[in-house]
Amino acid sequence: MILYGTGLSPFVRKVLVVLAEKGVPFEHVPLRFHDPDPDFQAASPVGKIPAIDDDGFRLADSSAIIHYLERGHPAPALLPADARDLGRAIWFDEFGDTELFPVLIKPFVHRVLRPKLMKMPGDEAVVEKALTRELPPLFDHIEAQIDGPFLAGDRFSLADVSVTVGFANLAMAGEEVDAGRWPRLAAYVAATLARPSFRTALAARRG
Ligand SMILES: N[C@@H](CCC(=O)N[C@@H](CS)C(=O)NCC(=O)O)C(=O)O
Repeated sequence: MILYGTGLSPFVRKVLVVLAEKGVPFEHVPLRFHDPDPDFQAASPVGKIPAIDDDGFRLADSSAIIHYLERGHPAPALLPADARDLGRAIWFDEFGDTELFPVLIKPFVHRVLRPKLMKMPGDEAVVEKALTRELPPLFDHIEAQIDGPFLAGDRFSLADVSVTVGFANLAMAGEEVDAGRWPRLAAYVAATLARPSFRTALAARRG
């Protein structure tokens, strides 16, 4: 299987973590989004990363890819069997992708991606607004949901993958969760990022 997308992307990291958890071998092509590579373009109709090519089966979107991997490589299960835990896992996948990611990524975009990789100016005002106004209510929500090591049920699941991946980019931008204000979230993120699968994913090629 080929996985397209730089290891800097939280969405690519979701798939990298799942591949590591399940021990699935793959070839990593760490290109950036909208790369003109025709094989990547064929796998990703809108040019976003990640995308895969599994022996001619092409698929884009981190969640679609993870559901595909879950059926082909069921152990360890990353989608809970219990109905309520499954519902929570799918909610947190959606929450991570569409609510948390767009804000959590702003410090990385304006302190790392734009100034260091794209040679464009970053905007510290955008970072400040994200850190002081936009992220706190999202962190409050997660803090209130944490009552153990995992977000959905009593095992590591897609919920933990999707909520945690972006915190690695926050760290790359020199920021971390304020443990005084969100103690459960800070401990949860640190423990999840320390999992072997996250360490493997964070060592993946970035370009
Ligand atoms: N829903 C997609 C989102 C993927 C996504 O937005 N990836 C970013 C990189 S982190 C991208 O390719 N952005 C390019 C764009 O938005 O045009 C997924 O879960 O894979």
